[in-house]
Amino acid sequence: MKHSASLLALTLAVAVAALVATSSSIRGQDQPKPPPQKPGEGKKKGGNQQGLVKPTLVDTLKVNVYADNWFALFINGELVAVDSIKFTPHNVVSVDLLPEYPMTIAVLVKDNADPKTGLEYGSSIGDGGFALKFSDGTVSNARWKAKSFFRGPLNGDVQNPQVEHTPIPDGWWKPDFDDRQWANATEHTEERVNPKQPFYDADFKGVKFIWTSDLDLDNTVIFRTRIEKLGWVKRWNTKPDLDISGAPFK
Ligand SMILES: [Ca+2]
Ligand SMILES: [Ca+2]
Repeated sequence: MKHSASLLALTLAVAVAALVATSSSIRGQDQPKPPPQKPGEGKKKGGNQQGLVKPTLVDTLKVNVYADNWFALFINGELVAVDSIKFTPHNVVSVDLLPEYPMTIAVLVKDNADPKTGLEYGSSIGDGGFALKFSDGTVSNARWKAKSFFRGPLNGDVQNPQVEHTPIPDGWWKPDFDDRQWANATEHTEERVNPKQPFYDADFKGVKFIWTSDLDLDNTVIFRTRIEKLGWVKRWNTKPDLDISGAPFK
């Protein structure tokens, strides 16, 4: 019994080996393995049109943003990132961005301040602070423009807090918005802004903390800058067909 069981096992092993050899030789000779498919390719007609060059993650930049306390970031007129945490803690937001140059960066930043008093936690004057870095080395600094649209409490008066709101101009996020009359941003020291651990965990090497000249009383600030990259050529020749400009209403 023992002998015939071994013989059966051996026969089976030889048969399986022969089958495997046959199937791999069929695959190898008659049906060459197709090249690995990239995600999204080959799903339907038109997915692989001749001459189309699509951007990939290799073309993207990583953006790190530190905002005390909240921001909405627009690149070339489009909203690309919003701080997901309104105030505490001093968080960092990191997103991927597909850059195109010349690039207009426009950011709305808000310190944690009550619109009616300019105060936080009832009776305190909070301070702001903003820093941004792209993985290609682009950083926030005093070359950026800055303008405040909400100031208070005026004169730092916490007993009788008064505030001043300036209407935010339409289209401030657009590339063609005229910011020539705006003052340059003021650079503030790291000690003064006093960022927390998330700032040190991310790459912010070379950044300057910016705000207006008044880190305490200016509470809603818009920054704008334009990045030229001479000689930059777009590697891809496709553009998005979808329209997100009407979100969230359509
Ligand atoms: Ca403040
Ligand atoms: Ca603050």
